[in-house]
Parts: sequence; structure tokens; C-alpha cells
Amino acid sequence: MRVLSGIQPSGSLHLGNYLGMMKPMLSYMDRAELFVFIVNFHALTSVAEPDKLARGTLEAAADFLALGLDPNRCVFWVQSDVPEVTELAWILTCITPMGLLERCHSYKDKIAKGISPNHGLFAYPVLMAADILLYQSNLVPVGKDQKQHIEVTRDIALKFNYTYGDTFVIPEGEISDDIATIPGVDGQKMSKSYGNTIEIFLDEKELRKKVMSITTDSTPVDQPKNPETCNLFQIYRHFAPRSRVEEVHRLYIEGGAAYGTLKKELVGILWDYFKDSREKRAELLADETYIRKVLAMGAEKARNIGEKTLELVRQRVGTRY
Ligand code: AQP
Repeated sequence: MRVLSGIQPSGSLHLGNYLGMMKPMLSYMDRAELFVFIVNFHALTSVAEPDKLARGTLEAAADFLALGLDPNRCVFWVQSDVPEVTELAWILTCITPMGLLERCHSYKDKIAKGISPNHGLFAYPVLMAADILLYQSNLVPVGKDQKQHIEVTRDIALKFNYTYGDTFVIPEGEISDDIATIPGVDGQKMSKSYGNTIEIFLDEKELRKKVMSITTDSTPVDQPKNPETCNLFQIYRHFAPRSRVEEVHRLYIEGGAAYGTLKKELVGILWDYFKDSREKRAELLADETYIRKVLAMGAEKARNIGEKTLELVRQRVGTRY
């Protein structure tokens, strides 16, 4: 089974990215043929600063490697290093109904938040479909925000196969109910473009500042609270030891959960949780040679596979004459 997922280098990677995509992907390393990539073409829809994009790409690679991704047990590359994907994206664009893209929530949400729309943002799901289909992926682990984009990919693939004959594997999305959407410090979806993130690799002072700023309600300590709607608990429960999570859950229900104390505890928990990875990441970024070598090797492997699919597509649609 081929499992594929990508991440945008549009800013520092955060706990939502980690829980929604990076951690599930790492868990597939020994169970599947794993394809992990950094989607810098997608990030161009929101980043117009070349240095930020280039630096973000290297740092996202360092993040993944530091968190335990073994480049010898997966294909790990940068999207733009296999430009064939843009050719496929154009071909898919030509069979994608406008209505399919007009319905996409992610586009509509971003516009509603005041992000100025460009064509890339609108066509984002088609490039994502090209990514998934170029590598004939079976399974795509993502956060809930990407669910609709996977459905768009399936619709495009089915239409292509129907129009031109069987060409693409029809992929499935995988969204863990337990993770779904991790809230940011303000309670909206944690998102790089909403400025509400807790990054995975912050220094201790910044980490404390971010965690202490998580929005909570004003229910007194001794009163019962709802853990399911509490932003703090929705982050805390993924990192604290299970027995402690159960105990804190009970305090929420029965009364006695003190937000300030729990926030301080969460700072310590997060700091320790990412300690080894933080050290590894600093080493990797001190000399980028290794990261660049790994990405070049990954791009070559990805390209070999992608080229085969694209050649078949060219024959199917008639651009190979
Ligand atoms: N808050 C989240 N909860 C759960 N999963 C999340 N993901 C992102 N935010 C959350 C998942 O992380 C993967 C990579 O996301 P991405 O960086 O490619 O794009 P995104 O979903 O749009 O993430 P951001 O931070 O919100 O980026 P911007 O603001 O630049 O668009 C995806 O699988 C996503 O589901």
C-alpha cells in the first residue's frame, strides 16, 4: 500500500501539523510504502517572500527528519524538484468542473478571513490531486480540513478514468476522529495563516508565552467545565501521559481543573516531548549538506515513479503525438 501526504513550508510547522499529519505519517514508516513531501508550490499561494519560502522548505525537511523520518525507509522530497506534477495539474485542470472547486470550504474560509484570493488558492485542490495521482497513492492521511480536497481528488480521478480509460488509482483519505482539527490558541483551527499556532520547535520562553495565551473561559476553578470544548484540554490530552489525562478529564467534569496550572504543566510536557527532536534539528540545520543530499535522493526516486504515470497520461490525453 502506498501512503502519501505533503506539508506546506508556508511558516513554521505547528502542533496541528504534527498531530494531524506528521505523527500519523511517521507511524506508517514500517507498515507501508511511504511518500512524504514538502509542498512548496502550494505554499506559493500564500507566501510571496522568496527567502521565507526557501528557508521554510529546508526547515520543514529538518523538522521531519528530526522527528524521526528515515529517508531510507520512505520517499522524501520537495514538490518543485519533480516539476512533472505541474504538467499533470494542467491536464487535470482541463477536466475539473468549476463548480467542484467553487464548493471548497478551505478556499471560502480563507477568503472570509480576509486573505486575498489568487488563482493558485482557487486551483489548490487540483495541484493536490496531481500530487496524489502522479504517485498512484492508495491512502492519504490528513487533518479534517483536507477531507474535502481528498474528495475532489477522487472526483477528478474518477472523471479522468471514465473519460480516458483506467489510469489512476482512486485514493482514500485517512482522518483520525481523535485528531480531526487541533485548535489554535484562539480556538479556531490551528493554522499558519491565522497566526494562532504553537510551533513544534520554539524556545522555552516563546513556548511558555504561546501556551499561556491559549483562550479559556472564565468558569471558576471549582466549577465543572466541558473538556471537549476547551482549547487547552484539546491540546493537553495529546501530549500528557494517559493516566494524567484521565485524571485531568475527571477534574474538568467534577470541578477542580485550574487553567493556569494546567497551562504551566503543558509547557513542561511539550518541552520534554520534543527535547530529543529539538537537539537533532539544531544539528541538522547547523550543516545543511545532509538535508540537501536526502532531498536530492528523494526527488530522484519520486521522479522515476511520477514520470511513468505522466507518460501514460500523455498517451491517454493525446499530448504525446
Ligand atoms: N489544526 C490542525 N489540526 C489537524 N491537522 C492539521 N493540519 C494542519 N492544521 C491542522 C494538517 O497538517 C497537514 C499539513 O498542512 P499544510 O501545512 O499543508 O496546510 P494546512 O492544512 O492549510 O495547514 P495550515 O497550517 O493551516 O497552513 P496554511 O495556513 O498555510 O494554509 C494537513 O494534512 C493538514 O490537514
